[in-house]
Amino acid sequence: MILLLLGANLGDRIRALHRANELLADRVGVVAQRSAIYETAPWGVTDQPTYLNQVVAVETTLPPDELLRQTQAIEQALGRVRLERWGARLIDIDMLYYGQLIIQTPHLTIPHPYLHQRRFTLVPLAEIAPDFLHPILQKTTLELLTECTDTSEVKIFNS
Ligand code: PH2
Ligand code: MG
Ligand code: MG
Repeated sequence: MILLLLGANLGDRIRALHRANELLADRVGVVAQRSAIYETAPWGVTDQPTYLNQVVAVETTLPPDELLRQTQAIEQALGRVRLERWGARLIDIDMLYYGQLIIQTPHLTIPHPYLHQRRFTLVPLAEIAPDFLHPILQKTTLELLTECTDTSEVKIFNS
């Protein structure tokens, strides 16, 4: 199971998530599962607009480095410009898990190094992959969520 986190906190956030889903289907593979869209308090750099976040499961034959290239191309197609770390963005597509693979290179770290520290990731992830096992921490999403000390607000977004 390959799990991605989508995020947007600038511009038409809903449209950015919808377009990201369409482009993933075009360029990556079947989007097999989608969580609800959540409105989430900004984490890390807190002085920025509220995010919309969604977790999706994709089925793809692309290897991790090629998947990264495609997700970065989709970010660019949707107008992403890279500014500060953890700063505001039109669209962000992060790889959370690529099955049980563990990858640590300068360009790509899988599992995503902060996923277990972030309610905005764990809550939507728990919706579609509650029992998925973190290959390093050896805990399920539900276990990670129970142990997570992040208290930032995460609520279902009703557009
Ligand atoms: N992404 C970040 C930094 N902070 N906060 C929320 N709520 N959602 C995000 O997707 C997010 C963030 C860096 O990518
Ligand atoms: Mg991110
Ligand atoms: Mg990113």
